[in-house]
Amino acid sequence: MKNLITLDEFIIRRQKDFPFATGELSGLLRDIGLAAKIISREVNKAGLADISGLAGQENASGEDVQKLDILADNLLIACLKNSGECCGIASEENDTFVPILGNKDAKYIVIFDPLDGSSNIDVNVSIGTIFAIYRRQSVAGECLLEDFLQDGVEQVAAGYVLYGSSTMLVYTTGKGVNGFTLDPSIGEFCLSHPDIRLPEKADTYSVNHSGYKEFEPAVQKFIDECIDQDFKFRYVGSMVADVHRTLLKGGIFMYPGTTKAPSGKLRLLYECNPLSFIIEQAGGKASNGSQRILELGAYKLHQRTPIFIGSSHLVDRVEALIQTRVLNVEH
Ligand code: FBP
Repeated sequence: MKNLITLDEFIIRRQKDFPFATGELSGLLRDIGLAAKIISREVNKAGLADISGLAGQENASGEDVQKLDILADNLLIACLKNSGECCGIASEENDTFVPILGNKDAKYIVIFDPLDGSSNIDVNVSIGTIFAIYRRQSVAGECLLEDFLQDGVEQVAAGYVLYGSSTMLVYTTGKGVNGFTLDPSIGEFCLSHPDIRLPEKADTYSVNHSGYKEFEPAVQKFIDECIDQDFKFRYVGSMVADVHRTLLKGGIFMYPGTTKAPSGKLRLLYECNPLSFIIEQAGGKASNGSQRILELGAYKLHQRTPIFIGSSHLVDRVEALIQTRVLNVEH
């Protein structure tokens, strides 16, 4: 039998990588693992329980909220409250940040998308949870907005959970990327994908093609080049699933701006920053077309950004085309 290393065991072992570690971050990662197991159980039986369908409310991004979005949001908040290591959270389903008063002197804040890919929930297509952990900026006491509006480079850990044919948790603390598969029979995430690196080969592109006419010419040219080079086209419509495939198989995932929505659709703090940290740690790149995603200033909780993420040479190519356009316009 393969040498089983559980997530909890792995977290403890890796704590040694950080000489001044106090175990708080490890505790937080373990509690996110617990929430992921419970959400996985609920997602897997959603069709049988009255937890699928709309919740009859909109979130801060003006999107219809699914009942499972709320359930996952509440489960994550409950587990993070228990941990005692988190002084506040921000999530896609909460207009503003939520201080955890019982842990007001805790060192960390967590930002998350409780269930990414909502449009796929009811049709049983892969969905996910995305999370980012930061050290607070404020000294102690109740956390403040400034604790959440930090640049992506300040993330101390980030990851996602993919609820697909199996449930996987993939995370980084800035020392590489590791993937764990949930074995429901023992209720444990077990190390299945150690030290993930994007493969050199990259022949897949992923974008919502129905937006093609609205994309800027430089992006249209890049997509045309992918087609001319016989790249495979793949698009699940759940960012976690599309980025997970890109991480394991190489290629590029894009959610460009359009004439109607120049900032695109995806949210910087709880979608783009955490997944960009993962992809960069695995040897890839993430850009908004001209700037590194992780260096984009955060100025509001639910701000959006265009994103081009995946194999470095493909991200470099789309940046170069956009840059050429910029130069042509200037002259
Ligand atoms: P939420 O479901 O968390 O709101 O996420 C947005 C999202 O579903 C991404 O997962 C996905 O990449 C994108 O929107 C799909 O958008 P579209 O339907 O426009 O292609």
